[in-house]
Amino acid sequence: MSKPVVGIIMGSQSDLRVMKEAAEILEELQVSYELTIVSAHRTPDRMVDYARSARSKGLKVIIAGAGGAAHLPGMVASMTTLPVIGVPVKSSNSIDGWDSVLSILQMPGGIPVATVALDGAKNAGILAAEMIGAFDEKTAKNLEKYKDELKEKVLKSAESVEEKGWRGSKIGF
Ligand code: RP5
Repeated sequence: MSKPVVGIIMGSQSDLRVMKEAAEILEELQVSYELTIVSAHRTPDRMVDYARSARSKGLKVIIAGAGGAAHLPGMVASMTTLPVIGVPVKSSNSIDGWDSVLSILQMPGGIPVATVALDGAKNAGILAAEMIGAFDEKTAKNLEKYKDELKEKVLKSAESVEEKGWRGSKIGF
């Protein structure tokens, strides 16, 4: 794959079970990415280095996932002019996920983090691709195809439910 344009980072290896969904959809949409672990609390210097060098090494968007006292996305956003998409992770140290959501969502004025749903790494990947696709025709085309396929799936399941009734149709979307 070509030089990464999306950087996926997460606070811990335990976030990977969720964050891999961002990587999977970026692969499907043929958007180049890099993925690593950067902890705001356990490796603060690494976080500063990552955020400060992200633009100069060619990244266009950062996806940052963390759970509990989830400071990584906001801190990274404070040190770069790249857009940062935050993924609140329902981690083992999280109280129901609300702490993760609110720590990422409720940023002070001036430092936005585009926050997706709890464990919403797939949507973070799609949103990153859409940002890339705003300037890149090939990515926009891949997104168009992806959305057409989603539409087809819904129409097929609607047809199946209408034809066979809810008992007979396969539930799977
Ligand atoms: C956060 O604490 C990480 O992003 C992770 O979601 C959570 C738990 O980390 P581990 O204790 O599993 O390493 O900083």
